[in-house]
Parts: sequence; C-alpha cells; structure tokens
Amino acid sequence: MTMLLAVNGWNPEPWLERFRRLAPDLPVVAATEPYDPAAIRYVACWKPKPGLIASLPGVEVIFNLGAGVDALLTDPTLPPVPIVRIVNDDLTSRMRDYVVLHVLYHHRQMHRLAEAQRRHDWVDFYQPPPERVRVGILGFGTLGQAAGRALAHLGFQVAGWSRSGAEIAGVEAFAGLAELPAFLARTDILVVLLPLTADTRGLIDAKLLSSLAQDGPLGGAVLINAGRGGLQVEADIRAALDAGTLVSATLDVFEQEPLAKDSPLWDHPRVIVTPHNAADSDPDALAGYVVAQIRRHERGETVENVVDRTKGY
Ligand code: NDP
Ligand code: OXD
Repeated sequence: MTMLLAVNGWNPEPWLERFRRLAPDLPVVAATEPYDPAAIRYVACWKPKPGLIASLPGVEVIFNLGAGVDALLTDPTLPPVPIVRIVNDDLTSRMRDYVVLHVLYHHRQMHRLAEAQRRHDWVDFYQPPPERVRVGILGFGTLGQAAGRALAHLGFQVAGWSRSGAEIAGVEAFAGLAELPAFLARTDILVVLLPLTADTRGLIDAKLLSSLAQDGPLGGAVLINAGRGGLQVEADIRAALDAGTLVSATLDVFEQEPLAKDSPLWDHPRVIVTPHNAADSDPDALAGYVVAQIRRHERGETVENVVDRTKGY
C-alpha cells in the first residue's frame, strides 16, 4: 500500500513531510529513492517521466498534483486506472485572486501609470467604471467560475465560454465553437482558463485576437492567459500588441517554459510576465486532499474529480 511521489521540477521534501505527517500508516517513497515497483498502489505526481507509471504493476489510482493533466496525458503508456486531478479551495482561490489582480491592473491603466511614474509625469488616465468593462472567461470550469463570480461581484460584465455552456448567476453563458464569435465580440478583457487539449491547442491566435471587441472603454482588448502556453501563438500575440488590437497582456504560461531569456515578451512595456505561478500547488493544502481520496478508495468509495481521458481534462 505504498505511495510513490514523482514530482519533476519540484522539491519533493515538503510533500514527503506532509504526507508522512498526515498519514503515518501510508508508506511514501520519492521516485528518486530506491523502491519496490510491485509495492506501489498510488502515485502522486507532477510531470512524471513517461513510462514510469506503466512500470508499477499494482498501481490503483494516479494523483496529478495540479489541476491541468495535459503533461501527464502525453504518456501513451499510462495504465487504465483513475487519474484524480486537483480541485481544491486553496488552488481555486489562488487562481481567482490572480485573475482579479490582473483584470484590475489592466482595468485601472496601471501600465500607463507605471510608465508615467518613470517619466515623473503627474498624469491621470480615464478609469472606466467596471460596469462598462466586459470580461470574457474562456474556459468556465472550476477556476473560471470562481474568477467569474469574484469579477461579477466587483461589478464587471462577465461572460463564460465552455463546451457545455455552464451557467452561474450574474454571468452570461456561451457554449462551444458556434457561440465563440459572439463571446469574443463582446469581450474587452479575455481571461484564458482552458485546459490544453487537441481541441484547444493554438486557439489564441491572430484570428481569435482580431475577433475581440475594439469598441470598449480600454481602447482595445486585453489578454490574460493563466491556462497553458500551448493554447497561445506568441508571435500572433506580439503582432496584435504592435497593431494595437491588444492594448496589453498578462501571461503566466508560455509555449516553452521557462520563457527563453531572449524572448521579446520579457521587455514588452505592455506585457506582464509571471513564471507559471498563478495558482501554485501548495503541499500544505493539497497533501490532505490526496490522503482524503486514498481513504475514500480504501473504503471502497469512488474517488472524486477523475479526469475524462477522452476529453483530455
Ligand atoms: P475544469 O476542467 O474545471 O474547466 C475546464 C473548462 O474548459 C470547462 O469549462 C470546459 O467546458 C472548458 N473546455 C475545455 N475544452 C473545451 C473546448 N474544446 N471548448 C469549450 N470549452 C472547453 O478545469 P479547471 O478550471 O480546474 O482548470 C483549467 C486549467 O487551468 C487547467 O487545465 C490548467 O491548464 C490551468 N491551470 C493553470 C494554473 C497556473 O498556475 N497557471 C494552475 C491551475 C490550473 P465543459 O466543462 O463544458 O466541458
Ligand atoms: C496546474 C498548474 O495545472 O499549476 O495546477 O499549472
């Protein structure tokens, strides 16, 4: 009944410590240490090496230690056991706060104010009321809905786009590719919280960006992508910024991560770059979630938040 911890690019120590403290009866071993593959029942992972999980003959549940499973699903050898992803208040509120922070940053013209400050220029810029600003959330699931609720509460006109047309109070719902043009045409600030799948790869391209509203109070559209870098075509984003179709952007995710030192995005005066940390996976919050799911499984109950492999999220 051992759990294998396989976290690529993360420090395993805090995870091992939290798991051992919360579940002293559950042996946990890091994939970097020697272990008996036949003893492993559970895997808690982030970007594990392809083939690693297939080498564990007794694995019963895979826990992806983040919300997005695109990296995990690139492994064609994954065994057909449930994959549980993170759906957790801590991660959700981190993303909600990131989105609110950056929507307000662009809405309150902080780029222009920061440039003016560097010039020692006491200049004001028009601050439209939130009621006049239309935010569109592309990907209206767990994270998109939490951000949407908070933004609607602040007074923004919010719409959400999803496959199924998920509805929440105070937010306009749009569904599927047929309704994408109408969603984009009413959007001043586009927030991207989609998973990366075969259907969504490269969706944020020149065509999509040129379909965003140009008649809003910000003088053009704003892009905030905290979903995945594979959703965006960075050359098209730069071209849209140069053309003025996009007035500014916040990017937390990139086609290649870490973002190359010589990427022009670093120095763009109207782009905020953050290092894929919109909603970090915090071992303090998430180890308990994984342990609770293991307890469910051991009681014979079904585990929650299982990924639909055919949809890819
Ligand atoms: P959910 O699965 O809860 O939501 C995904 C949303 O995207 C749903 O509304 C879904 O629609 C919609 N969707 C997916 N594919 C399509 C499609 N082809 N057309 C239309 N809508 C589509 O995921 P979460 O909200 O939990 O997470 C979203 C993503 O955020 C993650 O996959 C990950 O990539 C990213 N993320 C980034 C982090 C960061 O730090 N930058 C941290 C955490 C997550 P429907 O429900 O109708 O199927
Ligand atoms: C996630 C992430 O998917 O941090 O949770 O990107």
